[in-house]
Amino acid sequence: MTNSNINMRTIKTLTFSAVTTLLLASCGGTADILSTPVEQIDNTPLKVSDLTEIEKHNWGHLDLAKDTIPGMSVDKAYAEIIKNKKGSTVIVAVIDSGIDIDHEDLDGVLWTNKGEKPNNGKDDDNNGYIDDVHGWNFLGDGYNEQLEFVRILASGDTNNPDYAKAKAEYDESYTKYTGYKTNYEQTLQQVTAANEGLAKHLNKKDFTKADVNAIKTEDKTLQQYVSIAKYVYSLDMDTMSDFEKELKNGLESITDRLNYNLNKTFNGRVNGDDANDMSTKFYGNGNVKPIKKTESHGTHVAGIIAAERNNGKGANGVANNVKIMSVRAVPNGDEYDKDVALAIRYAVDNGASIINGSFGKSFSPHSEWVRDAIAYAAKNDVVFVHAAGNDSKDVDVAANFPDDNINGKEISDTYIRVGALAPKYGSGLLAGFSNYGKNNVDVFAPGAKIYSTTPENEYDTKGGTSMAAPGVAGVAALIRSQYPKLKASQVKQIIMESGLAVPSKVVVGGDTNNVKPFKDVVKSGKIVNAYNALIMAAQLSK
Ligand SMILES: [Ca+2]
Ligand SMILES: [Ca+2]
Ligand SMILES: [Ca+2]
Ligand SMILES: [Ca+2]
Repeated sequence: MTNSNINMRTIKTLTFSAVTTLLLASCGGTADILSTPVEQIDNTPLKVSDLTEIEKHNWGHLDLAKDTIPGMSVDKAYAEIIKNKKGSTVIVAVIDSGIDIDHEDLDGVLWTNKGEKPNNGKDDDNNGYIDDVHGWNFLGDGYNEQLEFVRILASGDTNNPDYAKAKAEYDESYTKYTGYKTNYEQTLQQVTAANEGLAKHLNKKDFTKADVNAIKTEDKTLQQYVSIAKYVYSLDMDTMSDFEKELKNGLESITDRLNYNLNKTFNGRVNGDDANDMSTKFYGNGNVKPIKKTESHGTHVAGIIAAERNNGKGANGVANNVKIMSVRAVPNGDEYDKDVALAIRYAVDNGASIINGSFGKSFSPHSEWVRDAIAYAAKNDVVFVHAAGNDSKDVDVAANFPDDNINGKEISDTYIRVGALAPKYGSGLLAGFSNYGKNNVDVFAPGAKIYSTTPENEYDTKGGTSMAAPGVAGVAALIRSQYPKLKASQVKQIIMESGLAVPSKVVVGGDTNNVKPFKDVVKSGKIVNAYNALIMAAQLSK
């Protein structure tokens, strides 16, 4: 699965039993939901105000000291270190759902395979892949897929050591998503009614929080609408319509989950390849674009790394001298180990020096194929950045694939696993959805509410460890552009050691009862900092 949290966030933050109780029980009862633990733990909360509109579009690039926002000091790095120096060009492979290569803010930063003539049906550069001009698409026309534990069940192989675990996971997920579906449908209905009712009462569609707060009424229905709206604003939503949109997206995702991801008889593999046979390597096609506009994940990730900077359009990527290679291997559902392993090898063999992997899953039947590919990347001086996942879990306990170790013994010194930060420094620094792990998460970086490119020249805000990993891939690219002599393992070392140490305790996994010192949930104990990284890179490359 891609590790964007755009749909799942609704589920996590809403704790739907609470919401539906609130909504169904009409007014009142918001005290529990509105109370926040922040004041109880923070000694010195630096930033208590909300992000401004400008900050919302680039908070990941801001500076903790200057802006009191836990960004990566990218702006400061450009202003004080990089200035107009572009450095060497770095190829960054994005193994994801495909990229809109015609996007106005990405079309200038694409990798092009110079040895390959487009659309002639020939493998001009003899790398085995026909017409791979901007990358490769291992999925072919594939889009929806089962989850890996559903595949294990569907195989009917009860001797599979993972079978019982897969069955338990399936039963739990199926019940959960069936429940979500009902809750989302009911909540959407009520939020829509409240939105329409308030718009009618206020006689405007774009009413604000202040408009709602000013309403004084004895009308029971209207009181209920006001209560619903206040709840929605408490979720950090700007408007009721935004929330309605989020619920609709969430409902679509839940329906897909039930119809495809959790459907034991669904077969999404339409590329003609046997995912359990590693002897065939050349399948799929050269179309690296998303199949549907809604398949926006890879485009968003690519923009975080490399969206054209300061061109007066959309977003700014972290790095300024990158060529993005699109390797489409991540469907809406669980990616196949074989596709991932071959995608990594394709990236390495075709010149990438950094790979971003914003995907992951909890079962991996051929994890050794992927681990071998990760070791191959390390051996060939390639950095592999992996998103830690959005299950609010400790990945030292609950496995998340692809990983870089067998029983704690690492097979790569260039693999960096990244957790996601929220925009506010203090106890709420960790995004509630983010996985964590003292041994298996290396660093944290901005991941919640990140603004970037989406297909067809559009832009959107998405959250997830999926958004944190490409920020770090961007920092790695900056380091390799400016200091090309550094090895991939040194780039990892720099990113790990040069970040800002967080001395305070944080809420972990979004659970306010689970508060731990930051250093106990991440290997480096640090949040990534581009400015410091470049200073350390300069020292190390001497
Ligand atoms: Ca080729
Ligand atoms: Ca060709
Ligand atoms: Ca731009
Ligand atoms: Ca590791």
